[in-house]
Amino acid sequence: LLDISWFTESMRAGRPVQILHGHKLQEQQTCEAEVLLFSVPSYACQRRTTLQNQNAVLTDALSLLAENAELSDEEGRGVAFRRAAAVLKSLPEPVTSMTQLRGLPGLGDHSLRVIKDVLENGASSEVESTKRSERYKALKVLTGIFGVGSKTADRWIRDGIHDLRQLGDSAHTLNRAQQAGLEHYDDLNQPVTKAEADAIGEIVEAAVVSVLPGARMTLIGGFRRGKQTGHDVDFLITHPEEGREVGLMPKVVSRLEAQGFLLYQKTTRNSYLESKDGPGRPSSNMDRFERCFSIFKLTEEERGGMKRADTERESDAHSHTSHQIHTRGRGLEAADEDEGVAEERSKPAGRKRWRAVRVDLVVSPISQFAFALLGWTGSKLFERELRRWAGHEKSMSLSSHALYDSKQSRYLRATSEEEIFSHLGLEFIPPSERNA
Ligand code: DCT
Ligand code: MG
Repeated sequence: LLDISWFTESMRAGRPVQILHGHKLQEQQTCEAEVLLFSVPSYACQRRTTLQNQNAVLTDALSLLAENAELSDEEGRGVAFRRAAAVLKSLPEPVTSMTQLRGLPGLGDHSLRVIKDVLENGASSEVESTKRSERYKALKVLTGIFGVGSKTADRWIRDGIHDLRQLGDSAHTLNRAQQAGLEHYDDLNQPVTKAEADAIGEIVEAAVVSVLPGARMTLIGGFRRGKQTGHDVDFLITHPEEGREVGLMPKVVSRLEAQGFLLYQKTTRNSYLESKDGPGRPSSNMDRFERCFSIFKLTEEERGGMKRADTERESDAHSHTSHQIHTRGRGLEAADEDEGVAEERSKPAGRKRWRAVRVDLVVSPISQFAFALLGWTGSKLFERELRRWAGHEKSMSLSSHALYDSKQSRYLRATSEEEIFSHLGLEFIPPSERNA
């Protein structure tokens, strides 16, 4: 590779570039090992990103800084770190030298400094000091409560609240979501397994079909991308006849509630009307479907085939990670009392026979289904990049409801994800390769 600017320019323009594996760069004559150079297009939605991340040490470091920025309401900085991490996730081999990063998109000075630190010293000093900082630790613990975002956590921290005990001792009133979040804190901070997601899927699907025969339900979010664990379970529900889905959510929720499956739920109405406000208008593309945020009660009987995950959790019970963060020097029982679960644990049986799981339900009319499916499969960065590509490269506006072509001043219809990629002039990327 002789001309790095030609290489960079070619990548930006999306032209194919032949990469010479193991080619030795002239300025690296003293370097003993030969370097492998990577070719990466600049938008994550142009890349195939599987779960086989070859650069986890580097991406973990960048993701932690992204998280810290997001928790501090510095969205721009958060996105920059997420983009940098996503580029490294898409590489087929581990990065071993800074030279290999030349010409790669999305790597700003700050991210490069972090990567250099990790490559040279085995860890990033900025990441290590962030992890140790009281503010980061407090933000993590407090936003670990369902219903608590970075703004609320920040307000509490300024009032001197850094952990759950201090929160409990304070005069702060919690809303209904936060009360439920606190009550099920440990469960909700425990990853959900694929087996648990499938077990919940069966229950929810049965409820959906019983209140509306012919309705269909699809697993979305991280599990659709092939992840084995997640922080919640996301489902998309529709009916093949347009309009039949109207009013479905309250019926599904009532049914699940009557069956005793819901520990908490909050339903929001669909407010999307294409004619009134086009897809370019919504301040957020996430909040216009009929949607239900819930905490699901998954009992052992329903969990059936999940004994293994259960055993692992039990053997893990004494390490109790979420408690360790905020109960230094206190006994487990004392900590449990904070969350009101001591009673459950002190029963003769020894442990509770169910766990709480965050479950999100979304209902979409069939005409918007492909857009909803694409928009809710993620990853978050992949979605963000799809929208950026649509806007910047195609003068189109993509949401989870529709695709609007500004040049033609019309909506582009689609009944499959493949069609949407094709409208956008992108090669189809299957869900398992959207893990940017
Ligand atoms: N989503 C998005 N933008 C957001 C939030 C969500 O595009 N700000 C989309 C992409 C993923 C999907 O919604 C579900 O969201 P999460 O459950 O938060 O993401 P996930 O990928 O399923 O992650 P996890 O496996 O941890 O649940
Ligand atoms: Mg999810």
